[in-house]
Amino acid sequence: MRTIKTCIFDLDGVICDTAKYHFYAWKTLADRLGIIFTHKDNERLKGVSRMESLEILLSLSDKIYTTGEKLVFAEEKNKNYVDYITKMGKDEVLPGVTEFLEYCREQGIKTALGSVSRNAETILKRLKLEPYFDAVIDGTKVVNAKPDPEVFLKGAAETGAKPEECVVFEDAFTGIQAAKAAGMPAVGIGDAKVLSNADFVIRGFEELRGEQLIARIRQF
Ligand code: B16
Ligand code: MG
Repeated sequence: MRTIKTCIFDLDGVICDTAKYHFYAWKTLADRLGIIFTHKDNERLKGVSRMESLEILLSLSDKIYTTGEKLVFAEEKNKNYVDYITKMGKDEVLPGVTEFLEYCREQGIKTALGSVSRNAETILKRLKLEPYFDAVIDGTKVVNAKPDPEVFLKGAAETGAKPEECVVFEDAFTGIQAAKAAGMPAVGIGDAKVLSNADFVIRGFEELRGEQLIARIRQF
């Protein structure tokens, strides 16, 4: 039976649906640059850092841009994204998330945020979820984006758990790769076909009660 000391949560796509705001903000930039950018293209940006996301977007164009221009584009996209997230409210926490965080608290299971977003603190504040986390590891604290395990290993260290005593909740294939590289089991949130590398996949936290979810994780 597995011991679970810490639950580590990705932010975008697990706690809230900020992927849509990332899409709107990237799409505005893409339109201005004359690049065709679809929802399918946006899937490739999930869990990827801001500059890596920009590189993926620009690879859809034949034009070559300087480093200076790229920094301006990233800044422009982020300003647009921040306009969306500063309007977010508690109602945007995905179903079942707050209940599961409360369940972890009751059971003495530590909780950590493991996101590569540099806007994670702003989002947690808007969602009023800051008090639910023992540790917040975000893009301002890590050098390497997922699939590197750094963000999750820091979450384990800050909550005093060994990697094998943690479980990661992730909505991105690259995020699950990061969890595996950290030596942690991973629960996929979303589509089982896309998240084929997860230990098991649920559609969302409303699907199971806290004790059912933890009991299932303890078995693998
Ligand atoms: P920012 P996560 C990731 O967050 C997003 O999935 C990804 O799409 C985004 O590019 C990245 O954060 C950086 O975000 O531009 O706000 O620093 O999934 O690790 O919570
Ligand atoms: Mg995510």
